Parts: sequence; structure tokens; C-alpha cells
Amino acid sequence: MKRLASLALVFALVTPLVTFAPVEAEAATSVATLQSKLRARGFYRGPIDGVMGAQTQQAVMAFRKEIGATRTYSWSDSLLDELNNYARPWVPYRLNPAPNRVEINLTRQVMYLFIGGTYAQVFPISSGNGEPYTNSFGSFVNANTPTGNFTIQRHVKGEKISYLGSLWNPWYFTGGYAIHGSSSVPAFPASHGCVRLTMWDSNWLESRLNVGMSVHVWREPSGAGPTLSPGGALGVGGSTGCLNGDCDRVAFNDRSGRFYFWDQITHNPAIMPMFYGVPNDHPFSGDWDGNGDDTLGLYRRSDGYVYLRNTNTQGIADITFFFGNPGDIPIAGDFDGDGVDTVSIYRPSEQRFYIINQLGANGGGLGAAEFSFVFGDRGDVPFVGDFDGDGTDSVGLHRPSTGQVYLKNSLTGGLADIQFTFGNPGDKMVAGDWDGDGVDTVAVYRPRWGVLFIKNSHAGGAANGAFDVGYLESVVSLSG
Ligand SMILES: [Ca+2]
Ligand SMILES: [Ca+2]
Ligand SMILES: [Ca+2]
Ligand SMILES: [Ca+2]
Repeated sequence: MKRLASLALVFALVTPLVTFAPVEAEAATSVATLQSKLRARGFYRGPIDGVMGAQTQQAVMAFRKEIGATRTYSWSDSLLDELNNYARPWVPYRLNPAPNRVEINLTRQVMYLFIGGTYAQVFPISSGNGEPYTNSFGSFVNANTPTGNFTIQRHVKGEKISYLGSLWNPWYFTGGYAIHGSSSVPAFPASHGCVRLTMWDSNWLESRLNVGMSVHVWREPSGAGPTLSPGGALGVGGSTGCLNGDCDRVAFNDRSGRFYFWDQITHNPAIMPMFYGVPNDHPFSGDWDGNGDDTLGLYRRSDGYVYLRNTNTQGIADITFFFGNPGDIPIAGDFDGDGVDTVSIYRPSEQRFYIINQLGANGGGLGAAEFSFVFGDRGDVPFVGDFDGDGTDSVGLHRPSTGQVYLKNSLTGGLADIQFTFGNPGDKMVAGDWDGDGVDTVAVYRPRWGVLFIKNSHAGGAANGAFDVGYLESVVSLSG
């Protein structure tokens, strides 16, 4: 913190202390409304009776599991936007998938039912807890749910007493492993390897599953495989329109500090994984050495340092320097058109950009801002691009609350030069030259859907290309 305080002095900026009024409690969603919303999105199959009973609570749990929220049984209106915007689960790409099938996501502890090729329902499950136990042959085995592609082999209607206890309506998909009803479906893996459903879900599924049905059991990849859903419900498909091959690329990061570099933006890119940094680092990219290739930079919120790398290979940072005030957002670009990208600052508390055209000294601090200007509103998220193709970068803002995009073609305050609507709350916006015409345009990565949407013009409306990515954190664009 001392470093940060001294840097603030270098900036000679006085940030007024801003206090906030307590946030007022939001209007509570009625239980009946919640039940209707959960049912419409496939999480709830019970009556709309306005009662927050166990079945409704399990539906809330299923939704919380599915979106990666804390696994509790209680509803919070802070999740309402995500519920309203929920479109479908991410599932691995399959060539010619069976229209009616079961997909079991062990990572999120949910099961998806597809009917007629379309996602229909999400069920909370509890799968194998991985602990050793003695099986019916007296051998020690681990309680793992087998992953892979199976079909339902046989079914017992009603109760089946097994060596390990009572199974309700078991559907055996390999050996003694079944999808079955249980009186205990906790938030975590707890079974000996079977896939537990709630009793009411098991009964609901009795007429909807059948012997011979496909069952796919998997763990979520950390961006390992891109997937393609041509003509999917999201309209995933299209292309960037990159004709000359000299177009910007992207990299995504996950929560563990791993990056996935796409060699090109297509539906079938080659992907290079690489560890860089630690969880919660804020990634950005730029050409720090002016050799024409963009490489990674990280801002570590915990120590206020930026870590720049001059190659997209694993290793320690080539340049590190400390940076800004807590809460500042790093932006990187070539703001003077000399071919070298530098790290500058957006200070959300002031809605002010601080532009610096040189990097900080290695091990030292970022120098004083050359100039600054105010642009945007509280909550806006900055990004950088050359939106008019003149060789000099300027800034843009995405307003998550409305989806408005504001672009500037000069590094000055005042009104946006270009304004349109693109993206949803929660989307991560980035700019790049996806089609190779020399002009940067926006794209959004929607983590909840695991999809990247690309625009080739400064306009709202449909994306030019939408690409299945998988569940990751955020995206950076890479030139060169
Ligand atoms: Ca470079
Ligand atoms: Ca520059
Ligand atoms: Ca420009
Ligand atoms: Ca372009």
C-alpha cells in the first residue's frame, strides 16, 4: 500500500473521498414469480404454489450450481438478472448428437436433459465423492462416477435395494452405475458413484428416459476444447470475415491463471494453453517491445504491480512496475502511434483516463501521466482500440447496465464519437481487427454462455460471428 500511496503522489492527484449511501433492499421477487421463472428456464418442475418448499429450494440450488454461484438453497434477488438472461447450458460439442439425451456435468453437479435436440431441463445431482469404499466383491475402490459416453442399459421401476443402499427408479448406464432418485441430494458429490436425483425429479423423469438413451458424463474443460454449434439456439456460427489471414486473435484466461491462445478466430482454432500469473490477475495485452507482436500483461490487484511479458510463452515477467491506485484499471495501447504499446490507467472513481506513452522502469513505478481526460460514467468498463484505423489507439467504454458502447477517436473528454448498443450485463468487451481491414471493432465474451460474439462494424444488432469457447473468465485481443 505504501507503494501505491507514493505513486499517487507522483500522479499528484487528489481523489476526493466518496461515500456511498447504503444500498436499499431490492424489491423481493415473490415465490410464485420465482417458481415461474425457474420453471420457464428448466430448473423447476413442481407446482406454482408460492411455497418455498424443498422442491423449489432444490431448483434454486440447481440454478446456483449451474451459474457457479455459492451453493445454497436460498434465493437472492441479486441473481435475478442472471436468471432472466439464462439461455442454455454449455455442453461439449458433439458430432451428430442424439436429439434425446442426458448430459451430466460433474463439475457443476447438474444433469441436462435434451429433448428433440434442444436443452429442456436442468436437474441438481450428487455424484461420486471419490472416497474409497469396499465394494460387494470385498475390494477397495474409489467412489468415482465414470466419465464417458454411455447408453442406458436397463431400468428398475420403483425401489431397488443394492449392496450400498436403496435406489429409486434406477437407470443403469454402465455396470452398476445408475441415475436414480435419492432422499439425499446435497450440494456436493456424496454418492458411491451413482448419479443421485431428487425423488420428485426421478419420478418426473420416469416417463422421459428410456433404455437405449445416450448418457454423456463429463467434467467441464477449462477451455480445453472449443466447440461448434452451427445453427444453435444462440445463432452460434458465422465467421469473422478474415480474408487475408492477417487478423487479430484472442486469448482467454480461466480462474487458475491459465491462458488459452487461439491461433485464429474460427470454429476450429488450434489452442495453446499456458500458465501466466495467479488467479484474479487482470489480463491485458500489447506490443511492449514494438516488434509487431502483442503479448500478455497482467495487473495484480493484491500488490499493485503490472507484469509484462514479451513472448507468449511460459516464464517470468520481462518487465514489472507498480501502478496507480487501488481500483484503477489498466488499459494498454499505442496512444501516440509510435508502434509501441504502453500501459495507462482508467480511474473509475473519477471516470478519468490517465495516458502515459512510456512503460514504467523495470522494478520501479509507472511515471507521471502525460495528460488525462474525463470520459464515461460510474460503472463503465474501458477498452482500447484504433476505431478509425489511423494507426493511433483511443478508448472505448462499455456500460454493462444498458449495453451501450461509447467510442472515442481522440484522446479527449466530451461526448463519444460513436455510440451503439451491444452486449449484456456480465459480458467482457474487447476490441480488435477481426476482419483485417485495419479498423478495430468490438467483441464480447459472455462467460455464462461460454460464447464470443464479434462485430465488424461500429453498430448494434446481430454479431457477425459467434464462437463457442467454453466457460472461462475473460478475453484479450492479440495483434501480430
Ligand atoms: Ca511485442
Ligand atoms: Ca506508443
Ligand atoms: Ca485511431
Ligand atoms: Ca476490422
